[in-house]
Amino acid sequence: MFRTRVCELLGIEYPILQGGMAWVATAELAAAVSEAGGLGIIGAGGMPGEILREEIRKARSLTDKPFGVNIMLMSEFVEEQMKVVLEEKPAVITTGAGNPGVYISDLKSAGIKVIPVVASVALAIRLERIGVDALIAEGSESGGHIGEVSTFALVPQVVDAVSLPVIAAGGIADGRGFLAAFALGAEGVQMGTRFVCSTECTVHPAYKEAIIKAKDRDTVVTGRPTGHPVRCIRNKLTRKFEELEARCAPPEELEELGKGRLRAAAVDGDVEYGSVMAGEISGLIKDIKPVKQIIQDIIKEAEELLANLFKRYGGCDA
Ligand code: TUI
Repeated sequence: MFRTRVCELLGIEYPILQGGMAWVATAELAAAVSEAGGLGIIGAGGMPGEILREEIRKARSLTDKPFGVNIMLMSEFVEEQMKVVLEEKPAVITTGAGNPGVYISDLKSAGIKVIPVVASVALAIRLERIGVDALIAEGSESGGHIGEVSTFALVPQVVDAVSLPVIAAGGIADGRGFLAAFALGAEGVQMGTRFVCSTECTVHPAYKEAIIKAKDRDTVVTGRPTGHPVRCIRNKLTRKFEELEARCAPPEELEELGKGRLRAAAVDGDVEYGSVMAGEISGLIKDIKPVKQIIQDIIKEAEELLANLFKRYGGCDA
Protein backbone atom coordinates (compact mmCIF):
# COMPACT_ATOMS: atom_id res chain seq x y z
CA MET A 1 0.00 0.00 0.00
CA PHE A 2 1.06 3.64 -0.53
CA ARG A 3 3.29 2.91 -3.51
CA THR A 4 3.29 6.17 -5.44
CA ARG A 5 5.17 7.98 -8.22
CA VAL A 6 7.57 9.15 -5.50
CA CYS A 7 8.54 5.51 -4.78
CA GLU A 8 9.05 4.82 -8.50
CA LEU A 9 11.02 8.03 -9.09
CA LEU A 10 13.39 7.47 -6.17
CA GLY A 11 13.54 3.66 -6.12
CA ILE A 12 12.35 3.49 -2.49
CA GLU A 13 9.88 1.24 -0.70
CA TYR A 14 7.96 3.80 1.36
CA PRO A 15 7.14 7.38 0.22
CA ILE A 16 8.84 8.86 3.29
CA LEU A 17 11.69 11.39 3.02
CA GLN A 18 13.81 12.59 5.92
CA GLY A 19 14.30 16.35 6.02
CA GLY A 20 17.87 17.41 5.19
CA MET A 21 18.41 19.36 8.41
CA ALA A 22 21.61 21.41 8.73
CA TRP A 23 23.94 20.18 11.55
CA VAL A 24 21.41 17.41 12.35
CA ALA A 25 20.96 15.22 9.27
CA THR A 26 24.36 13.52 9.05
CA ALA A 27 25.42 10.54 6.93
CA GLU A 28 24.47 8.18 9.79
CA LEU A 29 20.85 9.36 9.94
CA ALA A 30 20.48 9.53 6.16
CA ALA A 31 21.87 6.01 5.69
CA ALA A 32 19.56 4.62 8.41
CA VAL A 33 16.47 6.12 6.76
CA SER A 34 17.47 4.80 3.33
CA GLU A 35 18.24 1.36 4.80
CA ALA A 36 14.73 1.35 6.36
CA GLY A 37 13.11 1.90 2.94
CA GLY A 38 12.65 5.68 2.95
CA LEU A 39 14.89 8.37 1.47
CA GLY A 40 17.60 9.61 3.81
CA ILE A 41 18.96 13.09 3.08
CA ILE A 42 22.24 14.60 4.26
CA GLY A 43 21.83 18.26 5.32
CA ALA A 44 24.69 20.15 3.64
CA GLY A 45 23.70 23.31 5.56
CA GLY A 46 26.82 25.40 6.07
CA MET A 47 29.37 22.65 5.28
CA PRO A 48 32.37 23.48 3.12
CA GLY A 49 32.44 21.38 -0.07
CA GLU A 50 35.12 18.92 1.05
CA ILE A 51 33.30 18.11 4.32
CA LEU A 52 30.16 17.45 2.28
CA ARG A 53 32.16 15.12 0.04
CA GLU A 54 33.24 13.13 3.13
CA GLU A 55 29.63 12.91 4.38
CA ILE A 56 28.42 11.64 0.98
CA ARG A 57 31.19 9.02 0.93
CA LYS A 58 30.40 8.00 4.51
CA ALA A 59 26.71 7.52 3.63
CA ARG A 60 27.77 5.41 0.62
CA SER A 61 29.85 3.21 2.92
CA LEU A 62 26.80 2.68 5.18
CA THR A 63 24.14 1.92 2.55
CA ASP A 64 23.80 0.72 -1.03
CA LYS A 65 20.36 2.31 -1.22
CA PRO A 66 19.68 5.72 -2.81
CA PHE A 67 20.01 8.79 -0.60
CA GLY A 68 19.89 12.54 -1.12
CA VAL A 69 21.66 15.77 -0.19
CA ASN A 70 19.85 18.95 0.79
CA ILE A 71 21.42 22.18 -0.38
CA MET A 72 20.41 25.20 1.66
CA LEU A 73 20.51 27.97 -0.93
CA MET A 74 21.25 30.73 1.61
CA SER A 75 24.56 29.03 2.54
CA GLU A 76 27.80 30.82 1.69
CA PHE A 77 29.14 27.46 0.41
CA VAL A 78 26.44 26.77 -2.22
CA GLU A 79 28.78 27.02 -5.22
CA GLU A 80 31.40 24.62 -3.85
CA GLN A 81 28.66 22.28 -2.56
CA MET A 82 27.11 22.17 -6.05
CA LYS A 83 30.51 21.37 -7.57
CA VAL A 84 30.94 18.48 -5.12
CA VAL A 85 27.48 17.01 -5.73
CA LEU A 86 28.00 17.17 -9.50
CA GLU A 87 31.15 15.08 -8.96
CA GLU A 88 29.84 12.71 -6.29
CA LYS A 89 26.39 12.31 -7.88
CA PRO A 90 24.08 11.39 -5.00
CA ALA A 91 20.76 10.03 -6.35
CA VAL A 92 18.77 13.10 -5.35
CA ILE A 93 19.24 16.77 -4.47
CA THR A 94 16.63 18.63 -2.48
CA THR A 95 16.95 22.39 -2.11
CA GLY A 96 15.59 24.82 0.44
CA ALA A 97 15.42 28.49 1.37
CA GLY A 98 15.37 29.86 -2.17
CA ASN A 99 14.93 29.35 -5.91
CA PRO A 100 17.29 26.67 -7.29
CA GLY A 101 16.50 27.57 -10.95
CA VAL A 102 20.08 28.30 -12.05
CA TYR A 103 21.41 24.91 -10.89
CA ILE A 104 18.72 22.65 -12.36
CA SER A 105 20.15 21.98 -15.84
CA ASP A 106 23.63 20.99 -14.52
CA LEU A 107 22.11 18.68 -11.92
CA LYS A 108 19.78 17.07 -14.47
CA SER A 109 22.65 16.60 -16.95
CA ALA A 110 24.59 14.76 -14.22
CA GLY A 111 21.63 12.37 -13.87
CA ILE A 112 20.72 13.67 -10.41
CA LYS A 113 17.03 13.92 -9.49
CA VAL A 114 16.04 17.39 -8.29
CA ILE A 115 13.29 17.94 -5.71
CA PRO A 116 13.08 21.55 -4.48
CA VAL A 117 11.24 22.61 -1.36
CA VAL A 118 8.63 25.25 -2.16
CA ALA A 119 6.58 27.37 0.17
CA SER A 120 4.37 28.92 -2.55
CA VAL A 121 2.31 27.94 -5.60
CA ALA A 122 4.12 30.49 -7.79
CA LEU A 123 7.56 28.89 -7.28
CA ALA A 124 6.07 25.41 -7.73
CA ILE A 125 4.73 26.37 -11.18
CA ARG A 126 8.02 28.02 -12.21
CA LEU A 127 10.09 25.00 -11.17
CA GLU A 128 7.80 22.51 -12.90
CA ARG A 129 8.33 24.44 -16.14
CA ILE A 130 12.12 24.17 -15.89
CA GLY A 131 12.06 20.43 -15.39
CA VAL A 132 12.41 19.42 -11.74
CA ASP A 133 11.37 15.85 -10.86
CA ALA A 134 9.01 16.42 -7.92
CA LEU A 135 8.26 19.09 -5.34
CA ILE A 136 8.22 19.23 -1.57
CA ALA A 137 5.45 21.58 -0.39
CA GLU A 138 6.55 22.68 3.06
CA GLY A 139 4.09 24.39 5.38
CA SER A 140 4.83 26.84 8.15
CA GLU A 141 4.36 24.19 10.86
CA SER A 142 7.89 23.05 9.99
CA GLY A 143 10.96 23.68 12.07
CA GLY A 144 13.78 25.93 10.96
CA HIS A 145 13.43 28.38 8.08
CA ILE A 146 9.78 28.53 7.03
CA GLY A 147 7.35 30.09 4.56
CA GLU A 148 4.05 31.77 5.40
CA VAL A 149 1.41 29.20 4.39
CA SER A 150 0.39 26.21 6.51
CA THR A 151 0.69 22.63 5.23
CA PHE A 152 -3.09 22.07 5.24
CA ALA A 153 -3.60 25.04 2.90
CA LEU A 154 -0.40 24.82 0.83
CA VAL A 155 -0.36 21.16 -0.18
CA PRO A 156 -3.71 20.96 -2.04
CA GLN A 157 -3.01 24.28 -3.78
CA VAL A 158 0.37 23.06 -5.04
CA VAL A 159 -1.16 19.68 -6.01
CA ASP A 160 -3.80 21.47 -8.13
CA ALA A 161 -1.24 23.77 -9.76
CA VAL A 162 1.24 21.14 -11.03
CA SER A 163 1.26 17.63 -12.53
CA LEU A 164 4.46 16.60 -10.75
CA PRO A 165 4.32 14.40 -7.65
CA VAL A 166 4.06 16.52 -4.49
CA ILE A 167 5.59 15.56 -1.15
CA ALA A 168 4.01 17.18 1.92
CA ALA A 169 6.16 18.53 4.75
CA GLY A 170 5.44 20.38 7.98
CA GLY A 171 3.45 19.04 10.93
CA ILE A 172 3.70 15.33 10.07
CA ALA A 173 5.02 12.82 12.61
CA ASP A 174 2.69 9.81 12.65
CA GLY A 175 0.31 7.71 10.56
CA ARG A 176 -2.50 10.24 10.94
CA GLY A 177 -0.42 13.05 9.47
CA PHE A 178 0.84 10.72 6.73
CA LEU A 179 -2.71 9.76 5.70
CA ALA A 180 -3.94 13.36 5.93
CA ALA A 181 -1.18 14.39 3.50
CA PHE A 182 -2.42 11.74 1.07
CA ALA A 183 -5.99 13.04 1.46
CA LEU A 184 -4.66 16.46 0.39
CA GLY A 185 -3.22 14.90 -2.76
CA ALA A 186 0.39 14.39 -1.70
CA GLU A 187 2.20 11.26 -2.91
CA GLY A 188 4.75 11.27 -0.12
CA VAL A 189 5.77 13.00 3.08
CA GLN A 190 8.95 14.55 4.40
CA MET A 191 9.54 14.57 8.14
CA GLY A 192 12.27 16.35 10.05
CA THR A 193 11.42 16.63 13.74
CA ARG A 194 10.22 12.99 14.00
CA PHE A 195 13.58 11.74 12.69
CA VAL A 196 15.55 14.00 15.05
CA CYS A 197 14.09 11.85 17.84
CA SER A 198 15.50 8.64 16.42
CA THR A 199 18.20 6.42 17.88
CA GLU A 200 20.40 6.94 14.82
CA CYS A 201 20.26 10.74 14.77
CA THR A 202 23.67 12.02 15.91
CA VAL A 203 22.41 15.37 17.25
CA HIS A 204 23.25 16.16 20.92
CA PRO A 205 20.91 14.21 23.29
CA ALA A 206 19.78 17.48 24.93
CA TYR A 207 18.30 18.55 21.55
CA LYS A 208 16.22 15.37 21.36
CA GLU A 209 15.13 15.83 24.99
CA ALA A 210 14.01 19.42 24.30
CA ILE A 211 11.68 18.12 21.56
CA ILE A 212 10.33 15.34 23.77
CA LYS A 213 9.63 17.81 26.59
CA ALA A 214 7.96 20.36 24.28
CA LYS A 215 4.19 20.83 24.38
CA ASP A 216 1.88 22.15 21.65
CA ARG A 217 2.67 25.86 22.19
CA ASP A 218 6.38 25.55 22.85
CA THR A 219 7.68 26.49 19.39
CA VAL A 220 7.95 30.12 18.31
CA VAL A 221 8.83 31.92 15.10
CA THR A 222 11.53 34.56 15.30
CA GLY A 223 13.43 36.56 12.70
CA ARG A 224 10.42 37.77 10.67
CA PRO A 225 11.93 41.28 10.35
CA THR A 226 15.04 39.80 8.69
CA GLY A 227 12.91 38.17 5.98
CA HIS A 228 14.09 34.75 7.20
CA PRO A 229 11.60 33.54 9.78
CA VAL A 230 12.77 30.52 11.76
CA ARG A 231 10.75 28.19 14.03
CA CYS A 232 12.51 26.98 17.18
CA ILE A 233 11.66 25.62 20.60
CA ARG A 234 11.14 28.53 22.99
CA ASN A 235 14.18 29.21 25.20
CA LYS A 236 16.41 32.06 26.42
CA LEU A 237 17.61 32.75 22.89
CA THR A 238 14.10 33.06 21.40
CA ARG A 239 13.15 35.41 24.29
CA LYS A 240 16.15 37.57 23.43
CA PHE A 241 14.98 37.62 19.78
CA GLU A 242 11.49 38.62 20.91
CA GLU A 243 12.93 41.46 23.00
CA LEU A 244 14.93 42.79 20.05
CA GLU A 245 11.96 42.46 17.71
CA ALA A 246 9.66 44.25 20.19
CA ARG A 247 11.97 47.25 20.20
CA CYS A 248 12.33 47.10 16.38
CA ALA A 249 16.08 46.44 16.49
CA PRO A 250 17.77 46.56 13.07
CA PRO A 251 17.65 43.26 11.12
CA GLU A 252 21.49 43.06 11.20
CA GLU A 253 21.34 42.84 15.01
CA LEU A 254 18.93 39.90 14.74
CA GLU A 255 21.11 38.18 12.12
CA GLU A 256 24.12 38.64 14.41
CA LEU A 257 22.28 37.08 17.39
CA GLY A 258 21.42 34.00 15.31
CA LYS A 259 24.97 33.32 14.10
CA GLY A 260 26.36 29.92 15.12
CA ARG A 261 23.33 29.20 17.30
CA LEU A 262 22.11 26.09 15.44
CA ARG A 263 25.54 24.48 15.79
CA ALA A 264 25.56 25.39 19.51
CA ALA A 265 22.28 23.50 20.04
CA ALA A 266 22.88 20.56 17.71
CA VAL A 267 26.56 19.86 18.44
CA ASP A 268 27.21 21.31 21.92
CA GLY A 269 23.72 20.65 23.33
CA ASP A 270 23.20 24.28 24.37
CA VAL A 271 19.41 24.19 24.41
CA GLU A 272 19.14 27.47 26.38
CA TYR A 273 21.11 29.82 24.15
CA GLY A 274 21.17 27.70 20.98
CA SER A 275 18.62 27.51 18.12
CA VAL A 276 16.65 24.33 18.77
CA MET A 277 14.96 24.26 15.38
CA ALA A 278 11.92 21.97 15.50
CA GLY A 279 8.40 21.86 14.12
CA GLU A 280 5.02 22.50 15.73
CA ILE A 281 4.51 18.73 15.86
CA SER A 282 7.20 18.49 18.60
CA GLY A 283 4.40 18.25 21.18
CA LEU A 284 3.26 14.95 19.63
CA ILE A 285 6.67 13.29 19.88
CA LYS A 286 7.14 11.40 23.12
CA ASP A 287 9.92 8.91 22.44
CA ILE A 288 13.22 8.18 20.76
CA LYS A 289 13.06 5.06 18.62
CA PRO A 290 14.99 3.44 15.81
CA VAL A 291 14.39 4.89 12.34
CA LYS A 292 13.09 1.55 11.09
CA GLN A 293 10.47 1.46 13.81
CA ILE A 294 9.42 5.07 13.12
CA ILE A 295 8.77 4.20 9.47
CA GLN A 296 7.08 0.84 10.14
CA ASP A 297 4.81 2.36 12.82
CA ILE A 298 3.70 5.16 10.49
CA ILE A 299 2.88 2.85 7.60
CA LYS A 300 1.01 0.40 9.88
CA GLU A 301 -0.93 3.20 11.57
CA ALA A 302 -1.88 4.77 8.23
CA GLU A 303 -3.03 1.42 6.80
CA GLU A 304 -5.19 0.67 9.85
CA LEU A 305 -6.59 4.16 9.91
CA LEU A 306 -7.51 4.02 6.24
CA ALA A 307 -9.29 0.68 6.72
CA ASN A 308 -11.17 2.02 9.76
CA LEU A 309 -12.18 5.20 7.95
CA PHE A 310 -13.48 3.15 5.06
CA LYS A 311 -15.41 0.88 7.44
CA ARG A 312 -16.97 3.90 9.15
CA TYR A 313 -17.55 6.29 6.26
CA GLY A 314 -17.00 4.30 3.03
CA GLY A 315 -19.01 1.54 1.41
CA CYS A 316 -22.61 1.52 0.14
CA ASP A 317 -24.60 2.10 3.32
CA ALA A 318 -22.39 4.88 4.74
O1 TUI B 1 15.30 25.42 4.32
C1 TUI B 1 14.45 25.03 5.08
N1 TUI B 1 14.62 24.97 6.41
C2 TUI B 1 15.78 25.36 7.06
S1 TUI B 1 17.21 25.89 6.37
C3 TUI B 1 17.90 26.07 7.87
S2 TUI B 1 19.52 26.66 8.09
C4 TUI B 1 19.34 28.18 8.73
N2 TUI B 1 20.20 28.49 9.66
C5 TUI B 1 20.16 29.68 10.23
C6 TUI B 1 19.20 30.60 9.87
C7 TUI B 1 18.30 30.29 8.91
C8 TUI B 1 18.36 29.04 8.33
C9 TUI B 1 17.03 25.73 8.83
N3 TUI B 1 15.86 25.31 8.36
N4 TUI B 1 13.26 24.57 4.62
C10 TUI B 1 12.92 24.63 3.26
C11 TUI B 1 12.22 25.89 2.96
N5 TUI B 1 12.39 26.55 1.85
N6 TUI B 1 11.34 26.53 3.74
C12 TUI B 1 10.93 27.63 3.06
C13 TUI B 1 11.61 27.63 1.87
C14 TUI B 1 11.56 28.53 0.77
C15 TUI B 1 11.35 29.87 0.96
C16 TUI B 1 11.34 30.74 -0.14
C17 TUI B 1 11.77 28.02 -0.51
C18 TUI B 1 11.76 28.87 -1.59
C19 TUI B 1 11.55 30.21 -1.39
O2 TUI B 1 11.54 30.94 -2.52
C20 TUI B 1 11.97 32.25 -2.55
C21 TUI B 1 11.94 32.70 -3.98
O3 TUI B 1 12.99 33.17 -4.43
O4 TUI B 1 10.90 32.52 -4.61
